[in-house]
Amino acid sequence: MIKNKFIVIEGLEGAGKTHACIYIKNTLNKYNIKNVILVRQPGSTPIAEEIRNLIKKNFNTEDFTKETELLLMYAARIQLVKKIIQPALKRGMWVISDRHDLSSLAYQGGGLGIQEKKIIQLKNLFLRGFIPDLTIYLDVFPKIGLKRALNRNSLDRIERRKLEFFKKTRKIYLKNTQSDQKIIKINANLNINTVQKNIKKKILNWLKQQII
Ligand code: T5A
Repeated sequence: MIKNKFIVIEGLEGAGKTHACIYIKNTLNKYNIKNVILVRQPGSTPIAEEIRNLIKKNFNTEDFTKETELLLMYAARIQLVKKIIQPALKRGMWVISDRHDLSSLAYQGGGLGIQEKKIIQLKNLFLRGFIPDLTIYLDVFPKIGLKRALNRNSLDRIERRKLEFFKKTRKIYLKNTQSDQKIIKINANLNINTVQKNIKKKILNWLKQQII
C-alpha cells in the first residue's frame, strides 16, 4: 500500500513540465493509482487563474516590481494550496502540481535577485512546513527551452526576459537539486521519448520506496 502523495514538476519554460505531469498521471493510473489530480501554478482556481493572467500580461506603461511579482506568485500559491491541494490530500487524492514554491526561489530569487532568506521567510510564514513528497526537476538549457516555448506560443512577459535571467534561474534550480534529496533531476534536453522513459524509471523506483 502507498499513501497518497504531493508531487511537483519544476523547470524552465519549455522543459516539458506539462507533458511530464500528464505522463506521470498516466503512469500512476497504470499502476492502479487512479485518484490523481493535476494543478498548475500560478493558477488552477478561478482567483489564481486571474492572478496568472495578470502575471503573464505585458503592460506597456508599467512593469511589476520584483516584490510585487513574488507576492502575486505567493498569493496564487496560497489560494491553490488552501482551496484545492490540501483538501484533496486530506481526501486521499494524489496531487501533481506543475510548479510550486521552488519556482519562486529560482525565478524571483535567482532570476530577479530577491534575497533567498526573504523568500524562505514568506514560505515559512504561509506554507508552514507544507512541502512536496517529491519534486521532479526537468533540467533544460535556457536556449533550448525558450526555443521550444517560442515554437508553441508568442512569449509572455516573463518569457521575454533576457537569457541571463533564465541562466540565473537555472543556477538556483541546480543548487537546490544538489542540496535536497527530495528533488530528482532529469535531463530534459533529450528527446521527449527518452525524457519520459527516464521519468518513468525514477518514478517507479521512488514508488517502490514509498510502500508501507
Ligand atoms: N513563475 C511561476 C515564476 O516566476 N515564479 C513562480 O513562483 C511560479 C509558480 C508560468 C510562468 O510563471 C513563472 C514561470 C513561468 O514564466 P507557465 O506557462 O506555467 O508559466 O510555465 P512555462 O514554463 O512557461 O510553461 P511551458 O508550457 O512553456 O513549459 P513546459 O510546461 O515545461 O513545457 P511543455 O510540456 O508545455 O512543452 C513546451 C513545448 O516543448 C515541447 C512540447 O511538445 C511543447 O511544444 N517539448 C519538447 N520538444 C522536444 N523535446 C522535448 N524533450 C520536449 N519536451 C517538451
